Amino acid sequence: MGKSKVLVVGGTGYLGKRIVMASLAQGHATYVLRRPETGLDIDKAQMLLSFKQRGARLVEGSFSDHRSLVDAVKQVDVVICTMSGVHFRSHNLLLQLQLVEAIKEAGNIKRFLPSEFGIDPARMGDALEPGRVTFDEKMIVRKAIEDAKIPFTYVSANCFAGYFVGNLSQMGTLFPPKENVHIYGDGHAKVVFMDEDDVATYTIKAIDDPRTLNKTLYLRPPENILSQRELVEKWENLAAKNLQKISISSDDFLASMKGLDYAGQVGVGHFYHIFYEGCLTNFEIGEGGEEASKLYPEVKYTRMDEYLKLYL
Ligand code: NDP
Ligand code: GO6
Repeated sequence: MGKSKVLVVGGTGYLGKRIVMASLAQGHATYVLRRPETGLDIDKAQMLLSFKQRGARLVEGSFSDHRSLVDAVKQVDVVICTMSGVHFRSHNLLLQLQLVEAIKEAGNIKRFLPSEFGIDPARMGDALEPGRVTFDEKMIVRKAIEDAKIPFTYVSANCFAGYFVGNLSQMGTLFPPKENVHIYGDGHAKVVFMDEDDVATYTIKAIDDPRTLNKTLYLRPPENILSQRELVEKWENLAAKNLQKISISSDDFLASMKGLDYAGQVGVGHFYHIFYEGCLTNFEIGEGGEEASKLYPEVKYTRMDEYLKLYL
């Protein structure tokens, strides 16, 4: 069996561009959906052209033209959707359902990976408002996929390092704090941190793998399972300095939702489940799941002390 042809929907986004690059690097014929222009987005245009230069094929298609989506999907074997999560919320649900409809009609897709890449939504039935919208919508997309009998892999990618590591998991910033660091509760809940390029590498590894068919792929490489305190300690060792730790009670943390914009409120809910409840690691991966670093031991995933060096 040859390598599958891959279509990336959302290919110019934060994760999508890494998925495109990983697909090319692993030798897949790679197609990237090019949506109609809505203005002079020169960075998006240049990125699409750089993909083309590296061998990707740009496929024109629009969510307002069902036929164009079906035609795009018909050219490939695998579809990976990396459409935005919280930034344009219920819109994302409708668009992903349209994509599922197109895949169903095309009838040729051997694997579909919807835009998940975070906390496993199937475990978040009791999540807090308003953050739970993320999980509820991902579950609606799952149901549509499974009802249509489309072969799938769900990727639970845990915490992207760009949002959770460089800032020592401080909300509202992307670089490390200089003096004080807020510690969530006792700071001992185990979290999983992932370099985004590794998320993409594991994702592409999974698409032709029968072991991940109709399963959830959890990215949980052992050396990247760390508590917030362990993460902070790695930074303190690298930077050769100590930060003052300020512990935040769960009540105070939840109260901080007031006054934040919608995305901030969603974020507080997510951080709460991750850092106070330990939702990324408080379960064993059972039937219906596989762990990526076990399936693909050849991948040399980035450790977080290595990752943090960039911030020195
Ligand atoms: P981005 O916000 O970077 O957006 C990705 C793509 O969404 C864009 O490039 C664009 O596609 C598409 N898009 C945006 N608006 C529209 C629209 N109105 N109509 C059609 N397409 C649109 O997404 P991320 O890479 O941040 O998120 C991808 C996935 O990863 C999400 O499911 C998110 O929940 C998850 N995530 C997980 C994180 C973690 O820590 N685990 C962190 C961040 C995200 P195009 O390229 O075609 O223009
Ligand atoms: C990332 C964020 C960082 C929010 C997930 C607010 C879905 C997931 C780990 O878009 O809301 O400061 O699982 O002030 O399943 C955002 C979201 C993180 C980034 C979480 C995410 C993670 C989405 C912030 C902030 C750094």
